[in-house]
Amino acid sequence: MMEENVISKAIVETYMKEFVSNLDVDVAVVGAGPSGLVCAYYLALKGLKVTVYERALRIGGGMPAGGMMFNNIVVEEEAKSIMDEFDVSLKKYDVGLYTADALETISAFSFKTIKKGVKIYNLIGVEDVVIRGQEITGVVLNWSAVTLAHLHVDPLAVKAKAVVDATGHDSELCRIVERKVGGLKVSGEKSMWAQEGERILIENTKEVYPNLFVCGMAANAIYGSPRMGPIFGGMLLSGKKAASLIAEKLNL
Ligand code: 48F
Repeated sequence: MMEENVISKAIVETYMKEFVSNLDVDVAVVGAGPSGLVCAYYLALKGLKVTVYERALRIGGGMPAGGMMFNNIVVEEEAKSIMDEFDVSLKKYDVGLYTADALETISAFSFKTIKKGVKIYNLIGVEDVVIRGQEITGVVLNWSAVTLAHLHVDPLAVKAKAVVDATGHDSELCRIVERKVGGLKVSGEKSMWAQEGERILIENTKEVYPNLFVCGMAANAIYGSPRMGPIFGGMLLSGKKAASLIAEKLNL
């Protein structure tokens, strides 16, 4: 019997059970754009318990729109091995440059990341961090709908050994730390310079506050480095680097 209340119970019960088991994780990644998804995937490969929080309905961040709604993305040779790891088809375009279908890329990233055991929570935003002394020990969550409706609803918190700011151009998490905790300065991203932005992004990918790591465009925004437009190799390499820095810190 396909009773409606049984369907509802199936959804709510399984979601809640998993949600409760994810209130204490190894790594909480904030933002399901390219850098956050790649970071989560490589962390899961190391056997870590990882959750991703994405406030939008759909995941992928800036990917689905490609460049100005032409929904292809460009990836450099240096990041080809990451695209290969996710089985994304690449078309060689020029020396050292490939194109990929943006939607295929998002599908492959999300499919393999979830299959590796990462739970991605869409429609949930991170509005704060949990702090103990000089360390970040978790994230503070709320439903996106609550924030959009400007409702006064107190949030819930998740404990994490490491937190990743993969929130893109606004480096939201780092700005929260700058504003509420101190000890961190966000300069804001600079105008477009693709090659330099891609190069320096890898350098900018680091632990910026005890237990807070930054990857993707958020990393360039902190250090006042250039944006780069719809070229994505740097985002992927940055996500992978953040994962390896975290694994190193957690002694894996
Ligand atoms: O912006 P986004 O794709 O970040 P990224 O991984 O990649 C940047 C590229 O897309 C592109 C680029 C390429 O060169 O410059 O712009 O650095 O994805 C960030 C995701 O984080 C979500 C947001 O909705 C987006 O999907 N996000 C932002 N703030 C929060 C958040 C928050 N406070 N809580 C949850 N999700």
